[in-house]
Amino acid sequence: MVDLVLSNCASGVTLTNCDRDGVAVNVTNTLYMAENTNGTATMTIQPDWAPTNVPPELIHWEILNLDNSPAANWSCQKDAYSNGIAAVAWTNTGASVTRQFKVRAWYDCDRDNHFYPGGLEPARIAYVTVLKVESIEPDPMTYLMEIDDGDGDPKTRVFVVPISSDYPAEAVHVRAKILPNLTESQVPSGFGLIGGNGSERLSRTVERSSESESGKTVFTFFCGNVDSGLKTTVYVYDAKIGLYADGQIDPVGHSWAKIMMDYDSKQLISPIYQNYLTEIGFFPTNTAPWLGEDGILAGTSVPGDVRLDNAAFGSHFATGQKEYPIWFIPLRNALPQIHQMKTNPPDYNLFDFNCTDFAIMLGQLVGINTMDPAGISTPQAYASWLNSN
Ligand SMILES: [Ca+2]
Ligand SMILES: [Ca+2]
Repeated sequence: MVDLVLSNCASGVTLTNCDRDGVAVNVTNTLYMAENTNGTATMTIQPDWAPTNVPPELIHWEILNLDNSPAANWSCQKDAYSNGIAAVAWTNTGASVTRQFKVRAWYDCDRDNHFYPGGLEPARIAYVTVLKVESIEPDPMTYLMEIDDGDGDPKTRVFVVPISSDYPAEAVHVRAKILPNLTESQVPSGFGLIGGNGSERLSRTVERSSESESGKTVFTFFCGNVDSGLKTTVYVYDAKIGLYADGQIDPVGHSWAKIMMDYDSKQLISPIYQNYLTEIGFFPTNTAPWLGEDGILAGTSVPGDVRLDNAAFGSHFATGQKEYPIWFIPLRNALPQIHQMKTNPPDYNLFDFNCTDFAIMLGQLVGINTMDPAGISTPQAYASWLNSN
């Protein structure tokens, strides 16, 4: 191929082409790339010249500002080309703007000494638009909120929203806001959101209609193979409190609670407080006397004991129960208080603050009001209340 072209030049066949006023290049596409990345984007340039089979080693490219000065903050390089098609790589260290560049090309007609530019003007204009991803965030909706993810990085964000018992449940709509403000169809191929349901580049959804749809979904935005650096995580949480009472009289009744959360959302809770996402019950300490003047049955306050997991209910089983969905923020605020009561328990008083009062209070801590705790609260009354409300 090389020899063929050289012989053509030598024979003068291509001299007319070489001599013509400018070698045009066709730059057909606006090139997009991510903001402030060190990555590259490629642009394919088709030289519009004859002969068509100019060998690659004879082709030269030049990228300039419109005033012919070198393009500051940008660099380009010939990456690969053959048969007159060049891929130009651009490296962006600039801001989020649309830049115009001149792309011009020429080729050597004679390898021996005579550098014959096939025209330096006019050059075609290439548009390079730096695409900035401003945010990835869900549309506002009831009970959806952003929480501090604690990493000090504004590019990473966390939102929480509960599962919904509505039918149909409103899905979470997550959108990417970008500059320039392109429409869905204008966003170049290979650019767009990753994560969630759907194939649109600027918006995705997360379903939340059932317990099985609880969990986390991570959204990122890629500009070609460049990660925009933004990461938004949506947790659809399934948080509940179960309130239980064993209303049997013999030998003695008991009331307790259970706080539940799906596995992914649980990871948003400090490990020390995750211990309280379980059954929680309240008892007098084992050494407290039941009988006598100083005994529990006489209404004396004795040291209390908060017990977790199976110890929260022991051999009791619920004759009355009810589960309630709870919201993230009240739950997160309640857990340190529960931890405080576990490590420094309140006194137990059969008449004023017994296991049933404690279970009622746990509900209140996470925003659930059940039976009125005034007066002597019994497991029997609570079991009945939970079954009938
Ligand atoms: Ca963050
Ligand atoms: Ca009470």
